[in-house]
Amino acid sequence: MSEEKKKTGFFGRLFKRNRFEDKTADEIVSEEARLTESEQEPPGQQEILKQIDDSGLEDSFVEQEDTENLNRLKTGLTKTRTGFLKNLDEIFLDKRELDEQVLTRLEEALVRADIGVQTSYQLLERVTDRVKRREIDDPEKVIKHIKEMIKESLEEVESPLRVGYGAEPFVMMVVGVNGSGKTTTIAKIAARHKAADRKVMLVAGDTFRAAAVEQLQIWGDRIGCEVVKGKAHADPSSVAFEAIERAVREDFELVLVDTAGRLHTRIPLMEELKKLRRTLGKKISTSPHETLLVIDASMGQNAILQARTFNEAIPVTGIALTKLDGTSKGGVIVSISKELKIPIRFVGIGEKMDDLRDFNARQFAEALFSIDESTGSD
Ligand SMILES: Nc1nc2c(ncn2[C@@H]2O[C@H](COP(=O)(O)OP(=O)(O)OP(=O)(O)O)[C@@H](O)[C@H]2O)c(=O)[nH]1
Ligand SMILES: [Mg+2]
Repeated sequence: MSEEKKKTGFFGRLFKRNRFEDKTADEIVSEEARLTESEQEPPGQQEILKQIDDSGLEDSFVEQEDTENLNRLKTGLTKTRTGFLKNLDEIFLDKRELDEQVLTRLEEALVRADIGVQTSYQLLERVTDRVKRREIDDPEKVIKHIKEMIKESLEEVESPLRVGYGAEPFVMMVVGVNGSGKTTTIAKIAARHKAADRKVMLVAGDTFRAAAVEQLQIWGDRIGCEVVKGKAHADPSSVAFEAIERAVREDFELVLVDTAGRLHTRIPLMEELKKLRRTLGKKISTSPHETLLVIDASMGQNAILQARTFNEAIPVTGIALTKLDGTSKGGVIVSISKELKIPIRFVGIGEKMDDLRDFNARQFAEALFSIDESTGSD
């Protein structure tokens, strides 16, 4: 295919113009913040308490069998999985031949699963190549091949977070646009380490909203870990500095720093985060040991733009992709793996404590392509 055709072919027409393409990085993030803001009221105390009650905090983190893990993931990915497999089914219905039309529709199905235009194109190019070389001659093999390629791509970013417990506390800074799931992800990580008897501190770095501090405090109380907070509207960096000093002094093993997803001041969010990151390194030069970006999977392709924006400002060392259970756009994880190459540490498939799972590429690909045995299809 010629370069020109690549740019203006079927998908060029379908996606005439990326609605984010002329925007600056800060605009992408603040636009997303506005969108999320209008959709979602900050949770009140009652709501947070209910979230905690529903979270399964008490009985979480029982080691699960591999098959149970897979089943949970399968359920979590239902929306993405059903949409994706239904599209594939429709393409191959009554089709024995792998002609041009089938391949075009296949590319369309991949894009619709939010795998991304560029990534879908790359995957399809490899399938087409193998069809031409007659290495693949029936639909079943096409699907198997796509699954294999997706698995390989996901494996490249599979790198579970290893929290090193050493002489100094392990510091994790958690960033992301508002509503992406930062605070609840922090709570889930904290509960996991607390269950392993570690000394965990939460730092309320979103000093701009009283509700944000309160939310973290409630989680901290329930999990049983220390919450460090400053006065209302205090400089987040000064709160973080004092927290790290205390963490060193009092032998904390893990420090999780919550941050704002949107600012109510004139300072751009990215500048505030850069400053916070520098401050975390003042007492412990290697800190933060992890900068975890939390992304809401339902953002689809905009998740990629968000990730780039954050990564340009503060090097992101890991990603937690949340809310996969509520969206059909879970295919975005493939785009993330291909385009960003940042380790995916966790995937979120629900609001319960153990719904934050270490990312496992093989299981993810398996779950994405699994068919319900009960019905024979989805
Ligand atoms: N279904 C589902 N909901 C989730 C998941 N992760 C987080 N949530 C929910 O998403 C909502 C927002 O989560 P928060 O943790 O408050 O998000 P945040 O990024 O801290 O938001 P701000 O503090 O406003 O910036 C909460 O109701 C969470 O329970 C997930 O994996 N699945
Ligand atoms: Mg929060």
